[in-house]
Amino acid sequence: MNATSSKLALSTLAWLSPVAALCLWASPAQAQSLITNGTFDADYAPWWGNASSTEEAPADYALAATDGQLCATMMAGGKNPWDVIVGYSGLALLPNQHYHIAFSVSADVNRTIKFKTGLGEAPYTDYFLKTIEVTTTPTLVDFTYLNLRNDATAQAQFQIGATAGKVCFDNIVIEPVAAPTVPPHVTPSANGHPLKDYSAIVKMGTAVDTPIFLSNAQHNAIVAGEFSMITPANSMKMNIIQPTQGVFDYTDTDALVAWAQQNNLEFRGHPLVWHTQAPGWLTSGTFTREEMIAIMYAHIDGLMGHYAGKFPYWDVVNEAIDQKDGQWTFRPTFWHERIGDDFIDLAFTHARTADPAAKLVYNDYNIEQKGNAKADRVFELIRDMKMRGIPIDAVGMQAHYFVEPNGNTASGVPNMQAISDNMARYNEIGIEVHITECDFRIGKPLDDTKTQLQNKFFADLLQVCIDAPNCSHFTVWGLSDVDSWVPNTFKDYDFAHIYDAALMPKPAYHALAGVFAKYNTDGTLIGATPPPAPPSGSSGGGDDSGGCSLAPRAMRTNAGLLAGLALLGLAASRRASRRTRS
Ligand code: 9MR
Repeated sequence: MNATSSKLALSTLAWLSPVAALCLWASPAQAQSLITNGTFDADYAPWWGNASSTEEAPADYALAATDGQLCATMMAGGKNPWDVIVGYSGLALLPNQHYHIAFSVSADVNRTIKFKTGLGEAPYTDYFLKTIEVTTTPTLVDFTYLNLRNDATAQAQFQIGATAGKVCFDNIVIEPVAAPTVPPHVTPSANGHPLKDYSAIVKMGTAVDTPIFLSNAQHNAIVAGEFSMITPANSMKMNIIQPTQGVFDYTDTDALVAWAQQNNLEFRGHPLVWHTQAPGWLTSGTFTREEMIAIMYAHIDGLMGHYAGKFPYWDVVNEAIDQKDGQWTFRPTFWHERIGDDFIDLAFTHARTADPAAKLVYNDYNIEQKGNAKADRVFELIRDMKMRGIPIDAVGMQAHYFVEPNGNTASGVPNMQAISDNMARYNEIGIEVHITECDFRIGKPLDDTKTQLQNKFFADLLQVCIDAPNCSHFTVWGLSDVDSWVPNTFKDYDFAHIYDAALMPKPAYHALAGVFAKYNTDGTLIGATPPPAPPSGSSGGGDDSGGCSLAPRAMRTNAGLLAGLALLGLAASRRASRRTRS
């Protein structure tokens, strides 16, 4: 299917989710519906409603079967969507089973609602949560998701609160179905090579969030078809993976890891020690320094032990440096405040013992450009750790950049030379560089100039990484605009990713593919004169990098440098003396 015809197909089926439009599943007739009254011709039982009303945010509702629909009229909607719910109890959900969910929904004014399964027996969990934009015209919501948990008494819930008004549902279907299948991924790159074919040069990765992983087979096919590694966008955050002290819930990450292994995708552990998305028991607890160290070690041991030997990289400490009184120093988080300046040293040292084979990464944003005060501070931190023998292998440069709504690029578009210089100084101290969370958000409205800036950003940064001997990984923070973190965080920005909201490749994808297209998949430049064979007797073995720096992969250097090295007769001996790295 070419781009135009698939776009047409999608717009014709716009009322279906892309997965529903493209997937095949077992005929609903073969499946047993879990909903016994989804039509509302006479009554709405066994559906029920509930309101959580507070003095500050009252919530009140009435349910009725009206014109064959289940309608909730809210006199007051409370503060959050979950303050008024319409629910169905007693779903017997099976683990590792796909469920087909379908319903139509409309409202008297446009609003956002959520649908979820979960909330059965302990643990109290939203198993699967989907956000839905509702308008005055009935919309058919139709998707499948992979249920991971065993629960004989789960609920289905529509969370409809936060605003007064009327919301109506009809034709609700929840039924087990066979796993959806999608046509095999065909890379859209012009030369037929997906991004992952160039892993000898730089490994391409993407973040994967649980909701899209469980419900969008087309997304998963693209990720497996184009990338060589993944990072969980949220499932390993501490509030999800250790919701109660000492109780680890690996369910979501285990499913992602199993799928990654089936598809030959490397996995990055992210993150071990971070101040955001931390569980309430930790943030509100009153723990001594010794107790906090024990909690940190137990978390590291739990996660690295559970996945020992499976993850080549771990983001051990995330985003620990911030500005305070004009100085770049330790961010005043509960980790730092309760343990002290040595919490980073302790975390890395302990992580090395928990999984000695894993490479340990410090990960942060705004640290890409040499000369930037935060980047310089983080470099000092890591150099100091190296000098003191603290085990650290790599720095993760997140690389979240942007163009402002008015087109201003002064603060959002980085200086590529400064990034190159920064990678070079890390190389000198023997630290690998990974681009870990790359995206380029666009201040609304989207236009061609901003799109060009985005394309150039992705292409230039990839080239900088390719040219740096110590830059081995380039991860984008999410595949597409359909489930982006950006609009939730920056309301005036969107369109940050390399696939669009219909899961079609954007020019930014082709910009990345175009950079790789200059190379053969073994890393040699296309059209470059092969370097002369090494003189007999010089079998290599010596490291000519002059210190602890990581030696360059000679064949991926830029054309000018390669020609220069060949002229000097150095390329071959450099290649022969290259250190083998993952
Ligand atoms: O992509 C993540 C988003 O879904 C979460 O809401 C957010 C909460 O902090 O975290 C996002 O991922 C962050 C990553 O883990 C660390 N660096 C910044 C990323 C974007 O906020």
